Amino acid sequence: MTKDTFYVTTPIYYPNDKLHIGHTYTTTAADTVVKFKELQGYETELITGSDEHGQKLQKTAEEHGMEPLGYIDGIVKTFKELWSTLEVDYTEFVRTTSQEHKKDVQHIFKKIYDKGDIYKDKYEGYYCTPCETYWAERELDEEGNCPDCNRPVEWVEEESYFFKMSEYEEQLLEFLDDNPDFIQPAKRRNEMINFIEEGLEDLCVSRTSFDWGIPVPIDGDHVIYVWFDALISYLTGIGFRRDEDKFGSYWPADVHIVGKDILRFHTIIWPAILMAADMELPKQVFGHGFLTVEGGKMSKSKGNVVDPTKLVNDFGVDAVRYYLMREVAFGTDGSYSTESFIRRINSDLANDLGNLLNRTVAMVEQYFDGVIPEPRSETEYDADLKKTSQQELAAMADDMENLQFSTALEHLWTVIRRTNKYIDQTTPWILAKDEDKQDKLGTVLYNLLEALRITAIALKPFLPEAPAKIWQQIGIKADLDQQRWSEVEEWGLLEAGLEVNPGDPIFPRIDAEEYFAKQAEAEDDEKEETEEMVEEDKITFDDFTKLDLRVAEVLEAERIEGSDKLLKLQVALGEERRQLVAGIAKHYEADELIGKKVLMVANLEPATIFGTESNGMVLAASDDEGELTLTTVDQDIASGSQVE
Ligand code: ME8
Repeated sequence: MTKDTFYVTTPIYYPNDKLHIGHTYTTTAADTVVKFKELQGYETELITGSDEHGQKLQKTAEEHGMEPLGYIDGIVKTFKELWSTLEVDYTEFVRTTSQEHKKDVQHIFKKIYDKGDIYKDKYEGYYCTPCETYWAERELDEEGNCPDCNRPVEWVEEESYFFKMSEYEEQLLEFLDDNPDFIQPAKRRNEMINFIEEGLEDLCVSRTSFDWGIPVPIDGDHVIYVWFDALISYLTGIGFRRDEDKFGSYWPADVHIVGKDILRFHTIIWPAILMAADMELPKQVFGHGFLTVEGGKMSKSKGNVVDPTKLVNDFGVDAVRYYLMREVAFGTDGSYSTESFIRRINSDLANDLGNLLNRTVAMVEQYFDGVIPEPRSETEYDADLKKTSQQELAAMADDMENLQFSTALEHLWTVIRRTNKYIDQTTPWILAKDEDKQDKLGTVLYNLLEALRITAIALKPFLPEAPAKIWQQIGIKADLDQQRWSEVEEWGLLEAGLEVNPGDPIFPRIDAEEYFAKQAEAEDDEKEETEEMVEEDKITFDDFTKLDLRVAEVLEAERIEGSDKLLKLQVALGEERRQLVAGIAKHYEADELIGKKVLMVANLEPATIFGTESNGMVLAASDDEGELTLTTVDQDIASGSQVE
């Protein structure tokens, strides 16, 4: 018998910086779908990872004076910490530098090459390094920049291998025609179809101007284009070529969840690669919208990057995940603001849900000594509560099928609000005063708890913490993790006779004014601290004497291959010879350095920079404009002389 499985992927992220709330959006959505499918009884896989090759990463690592892998390891650690903070339960984290992945990529490359769909030629055209994308001149924006990120592109001329993507044009159009739901949301489908109809060019799938990538299996001078490499992580993550059973039960993927900016890679390039490799295509690709901050793109230079870890620290993981899935319709762009965040959490989580739980449990405690009563005698409002609940939850499941998280939650909140209204309609505090109405009162409280039982289960895919707290306060003994969607669909499963456990409010109201005042205060404190640190940033004479500063004479200098910034120098310190790496290639030609006497720190710990050992550091002065000049001596003096 085949298992009911569901396989979801998130993009694998570039480890060149910390992840912001926009990245968190994709992964939270993917984790929510997977948890919902688990609730429905599916066996699931969720993969994420890091996209570790390419020119951009090589450059970034170099700018940090580090080897690519050493640099990437540090960032990957922060990715994993973030997913754990957000309680994202991925089943596999694929690193594209892993041996398995490299072999998978080479295998697919070779397979397509052997078939005759990869050939060698010369690439002449534009390349956007930040986006790792090739562009034709006609595709550039008005200023001649990258049409996606609007940053300058580079003119590239290099020998490359090409994938015959143009030959898959018809097959792709046919596939899209036969699978109208493949690209979601539907409005993006036409964009992709138009793109193909304009004519596909063959895709450059190897690079020679740098070496940080997976070697082309048939030609060691080339590394594989980073997107060809990255997409294959979706296969590596489920045991491609290593675990046939697993791979067989999860491939083709049920859905690749990606941002709209990388839809073309997933709905044109990826299907064409799979077609060429004679493999099945994924069932769906969903391109969600972008999160902006107050309407503008998040960027370091604007200083408006929203840090998801800070948000979780300030407001809790439930609040962050709820906001992300509720505030913006999945598929459209949305704007983040802390004001809207606080408003949403206060109204939905603190007021509607938190208060419902508090009031209900307190009434059971007050009127029935904390014991859940039997529902004995109906009130006129019960049927409507049940009906609303069942209808709305069915609609919620339909929305989840289409990844419409926001409206799915809206349906659940219709149940929660209907339940609050049920309290106002049945007025338990009045029933409580009448001896003859105790059965009715019991029914009302039972139904309130029942609505909360159902809510706790339905919320599990969205909120990692609150459902267990609700469960605990209602006093249900059964394991929440064992509950399935069928237990949401059925009304009346709550066991009477159990004891409730009143507890603290699960979502205390956030005082926006107080929050912003505290933030401002913290910012002021931080500023003061930095100012103090700057003042205290003086060193003692002893500290200074620890530095071994010397005059060094440059004997040899050469560029380090693959780097446009670094020079390898051989210097003399008197009799002693040293090798150093200096980041000055943009300011000095190697030849003009020979014979120069420069100042250097001679007792710096040795380091390997770009594969080259460096024993010391030359000193240079640089200004805000990026100009740089080496520090030399005013008059000739023997190399090796101490600088005091
Ligand atoms: O593209 N709002 O990686 P990446 C919403 N390595 N989503 C956003 C966003 C925002 N403000 N900013 C970024 C890559 N994203 C490739 C993927 S997959 C085989 C290779 C989303 O780190 C973006 O749309 O640049 C993308 O889906 C994801 O973050 C990763 O971006």
